[in-house]
Parts: sequence; structure tokens; C-alpha cells
Amino acid sequence: RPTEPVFMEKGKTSTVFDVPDKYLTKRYERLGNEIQSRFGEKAEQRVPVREISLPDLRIPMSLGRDEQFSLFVPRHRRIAGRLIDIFVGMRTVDDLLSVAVYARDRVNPYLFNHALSVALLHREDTKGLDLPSFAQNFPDKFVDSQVFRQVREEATVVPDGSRMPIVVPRDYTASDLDPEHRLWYFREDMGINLHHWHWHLVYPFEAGDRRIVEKDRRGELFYYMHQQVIARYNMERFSNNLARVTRFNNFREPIAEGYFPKMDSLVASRAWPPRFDNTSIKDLNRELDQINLDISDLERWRDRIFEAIHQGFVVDASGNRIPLDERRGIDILGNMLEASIISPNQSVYGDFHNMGHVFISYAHDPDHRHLESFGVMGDSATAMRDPVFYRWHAYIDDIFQEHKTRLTPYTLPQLQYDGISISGLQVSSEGGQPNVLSTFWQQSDVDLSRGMDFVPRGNVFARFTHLQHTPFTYTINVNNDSGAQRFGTVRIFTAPKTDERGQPWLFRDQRLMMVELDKFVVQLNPGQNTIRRRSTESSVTIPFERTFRNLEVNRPAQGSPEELEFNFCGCGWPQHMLIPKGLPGGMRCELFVMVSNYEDDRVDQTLVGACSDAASYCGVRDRLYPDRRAMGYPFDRLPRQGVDRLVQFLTPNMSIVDVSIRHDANRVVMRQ
Ligand code: CUO
Repeated sequence: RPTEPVFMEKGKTSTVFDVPDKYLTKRYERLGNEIQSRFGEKAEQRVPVREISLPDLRIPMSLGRDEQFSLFVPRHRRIAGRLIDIFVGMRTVDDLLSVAVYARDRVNPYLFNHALSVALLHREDTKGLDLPSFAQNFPDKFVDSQVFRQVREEATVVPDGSRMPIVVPRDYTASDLDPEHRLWYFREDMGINLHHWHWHLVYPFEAGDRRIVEKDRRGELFYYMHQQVIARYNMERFSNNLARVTRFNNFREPIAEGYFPKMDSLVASRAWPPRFDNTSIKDLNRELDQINLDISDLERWRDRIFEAIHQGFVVDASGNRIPLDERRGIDILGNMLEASIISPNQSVYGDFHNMGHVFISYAHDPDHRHLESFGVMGDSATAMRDPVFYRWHAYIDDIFQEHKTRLTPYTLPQLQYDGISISGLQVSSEGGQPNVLSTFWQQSDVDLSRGMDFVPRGNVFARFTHLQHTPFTYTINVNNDSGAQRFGTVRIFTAPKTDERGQPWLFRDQRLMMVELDKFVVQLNPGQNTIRRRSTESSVTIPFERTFRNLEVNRPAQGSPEELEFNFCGCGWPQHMLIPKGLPGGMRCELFVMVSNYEDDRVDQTLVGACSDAASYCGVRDRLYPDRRAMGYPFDRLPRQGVDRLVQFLTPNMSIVDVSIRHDANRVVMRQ
């Protein structure tokens, strides 16, 4: 079949590989040249594949072609680690191509895609290649299974060019009888799930080669990115008159929230298993997955992690104490809790967060008696669909906060910027009132055809509905009375103005609700400075086109430096989810802006061509995290003595303004 586009020449839409006969699987061997010429006729490009002596693929092939694949399952992780090593270890791109082509029809498709993606992202000689959007290759992980029958029908009956988009129903997984269902547009958003999948692809927690895992501050970023997801989710809950998410901290208590994904795995040809309301997790004994683990193991790890936090140090595998200090503590804890292979001591502190995903994802079949695979919590591409994801990560975050609240609060000198003060702050959207943001629904089309095997070729679009907002601009007036030119980092956050009961927040609670909207460096001339920044420039987000990459709109010119950048950078919060939905009458929020001293923030490195525009949650590829401060600064710690409220926290280089987020539920706009 016309195959993966990863090695495809730019602009060519169909490519075939000239595969050595020996590389054909048994099934196709007898068809030999016939199968090659059948697909070859229409191809615009033929890629020769060299026959080389192949590495040992027995371990990667030990996972069935039609099994589900999960990085959270330790056996699968080891298998993936082996295949990544093989792909990364190939001497040249040609050799990589040979082994990839050979493996393509023999290895589990999810495993293949994951290992090849990780390898392409990390090999020096393949960093410029385009990774196709995961939603394109495996649309079954993102879309209602009913859509695929319609897609097949459309592709078979209607000629390419005259096909109509298939409309993905707006909210198909549950009814409003379930209050949790109000959050469908967040949990089931394709962009959010793609961001999460991509994040874990960029920051794998296991690989044979440690260098792939050992990235700058990866443990801290694990904490921060997921902390922000919970803050954003809570703000979204407020937009639906729901209280903050509750932690899943009692593993013996049934999980009230059920989830019925209504998705089929096209690879496994099975439905993703649901979890019924009030299901409890149970001791796991699944021979196939080589998992034999009790809830008490999870509890033991948890207790040891808390003990380490309270003692202020962890004990590594050689018995040395490593302090959980201000500088490195959160990074060590992140790796330890997740756990990644650079955890200081997995045999003592275990694999807490990953195994939490596993326990929850197998709650419906803990001993494999029903021969069922894992639920959506077992896969980073689907986990965020499930309400329990947020309950689990709220607990994970709570443990991180146990450490953060033990750090010395920031002192005034750590917060102020001498000579710099903010004298004005406003947001405005085009044609709107000042300090009012507006949200509505938008419909966008995504091509699903690449993920469909054995259907006629050509595009078939699915039309799905997602949240959107009117773009807006921040205007910030900054005085520089220092008498010299200065540089500052502008940090913008927002949080609801009041708690669930409409009461003003205590700083210690509101800080956890603070959602980062943007962070950027400015030059401050002596005197008055007016800074204007557009919401679309946010350091948190990537544009819609990049989230999906198969949409040709706004695609940079072929071969341009912008195009290289465009291809690399699939990690980033989707721009259309930058701000929460808000409420029809307006949700009252506080917008916070701080200008910190760039001398204390700066990290000296060059960022040219480094894919740095969604750095807040994703870091910068192959570079240090581009901000020396603790992630989440200045809200990552408790306030100094005497500060109870946000307004008392403010120093002259900070400012807040009330903003209202209004949602117009009747406005549905088609993406042009
Ligand atoms: Cu991203 Cu739990 O780490 O899903």
C-alpha cells in the first residue's frame, strides 16, 4: 500500500517502497512483484529499499500485531525500548529505512509508530523529517467508532473530490444526566489529547539509551505540565458550575465516575473497554502483561514518597541521601513519582504514577479472565478522555505540593524588580468590550483517510466541534525608572476570582488555580513602555494547523526555515483551548501580569530553529528549559508571612485586572 509518509519527498502525495523480496511477509511473498506494481502504478515517487543484514527483531515481534500497546505496561515498555534502540542504532538513514520497512509489516502497528517516532525525533540525521499527526495515523484513538463506517462508505461510494465531511457528533459519549459529561469538549478534545500524546513522546520515561530520557528538568516539567492541566481543568469545571476535581487518594474506595469511550481499536479490532460507575481498582495479576501487583504495593510506594518529602531527602540505590532542595528537589521528585528510569531508586519508591494508570485501566479485568485489554487510562493518546485521569493527576499534584509547601516562600527581593513598575493592564478582543473575552463553538475538518486501511484512497474529512475564542491582545504599561535599558520576563496567568461558593480566595488556594497564558521577554527603555502582545503568540500554545498538520491551510512555504520549525513541533497546548469556556453571563477571573528581572531568569543559549514557541509546557527541543526560575514561579510556593490574598502578594512589578469570560453557546462558526 502507499505507505508511511515519513521518508516521503516533500510535496509528493503517494510513494511506494521498492522492497527486497525477502522483506515481504509470508502473506505477500506469493504476490511478489505483483503487489509492488499494483501500488506502484499510481505512485509519484519510488523509494528503493536496500537489503541489509537485519538486527534481531524477536523481542519487538513478541508483541502480537493485533494487541493493544501501552507504554504504561512494563513489558510493553521494555519491548518498545528495544525497538527504539534498534531504530536509533542504525548507522545511516538508509539502514534505518531498510529495517523500518522490514519491521513495518511484522511489528505491532502502535509499537512501530511509537518507536519510529521516538527514533526520528532523537536521531541527529532525521530531526528534519515530518512526523505525521498521530490522529491521522490512528484516528480510532480520537474519534467515535461510528464515524468509521460512514468514512468507509463515503470513500468507497463517492469519488475523491466530491466527498462530504462526516460529522462527528458533538457529545456522543454520555448524556447530561452525568454532570461530568459537561466537560466532554475538554476531555475529548483532539488537540488536547494530541498535545498529551506528543508530550510523552518528547519526554519518554524509558528508553534503552538514557540520553533520550535524561532531558533538562524533565521531572520538573512532568510535574508542571500536569499541574497546569489540572488547573485548566478546574477552571473549565468552574465554567460548568462544577466544583474542583477531587483527588483519587483512597485506592480502596470505588471510583464514582464511569467512562464509556465508544471507540474501537482498528488495530486490535476490539472496543476500548468501559469502566462502570463505582468500580474499584483491584490487585492485578495479568500473566500476559507480566503484571502481578497489589494495591498495597501502590500504598507502600506512596508512603515512602511522603516519608522522603517529609524528611527532605530521598535515598538512592547506593544508600546515599539526595536532598530535596529548592533547586533540584522537584525535578528529582518528578522522575521518582512518574517514575522515569532516572528515578533515584525505583526499587524503593516504585513506579507510582504509571502504575496508577495501569491499576485504573485494568479495573474491569484485573486478572485477565475476560481477556480484555486496558481502558483509555492505559494510553497517553486517550487517557485525558476519562474523568478519572484528572482525579488521579489531582492526587499526583497534591503530592508534589506537599514538597512545594515545605520550601521557603519567595522573599520580596525574589519577587520585585527594582525600578520597574506596571502602571496599566488591559485585555481587548477585536470589536469587544475591554477586559471581556468571548468563547464560542467552532467546526473544523480533519482528514482521517490515512488511518484507514483497505479503503479507496483520497481524502475523507471528519468534521468535529471544538471550543474557540476571539483572539485578544494584552496591553501592559510598564515604567522603567532605573535610568537604563533593562530586560524583563513578562509572566501572564489567570484564575477564577472566587471559589465555588463565590468567596474570595486565600492566596494559598488560588495559586493552585493559576493557569499560565503566556511568558515572553521584553526590552524596557527608560521611561514609559507600552507592551502589546497577541493571544496567538502565547508561549503555551501551538496553532491549530500544527496540532493537526494534515491541514494544508497556512502551511509555510516548502523548504522554508519556517516549514522545518512547523514540522518539528507537534508538542504544545492547542491554541483553541487557551482560555476556558467561561459562562453565558460571564465568568469572573483575575488576570495577573508580572515583569521579572531577566538577569535572574535568563538561560544563555541560542533558540534559533529550535522549536521554542510552546516552551512553557514543552520545553525547547535539544535545549535547556528557557527560564531559570522554578516552573510555575511565582505561584509554585506558599506566600510570605502576612500575605493571605493575591492583592497583598503584589509588588510594583506585578498587576492584576478583573476579566470576564463570556460563552455564547449558540454561536457555531465553521473554520474557513
Ligand atoms: Cu501524562 Cu499520567 O502522565 O498521563
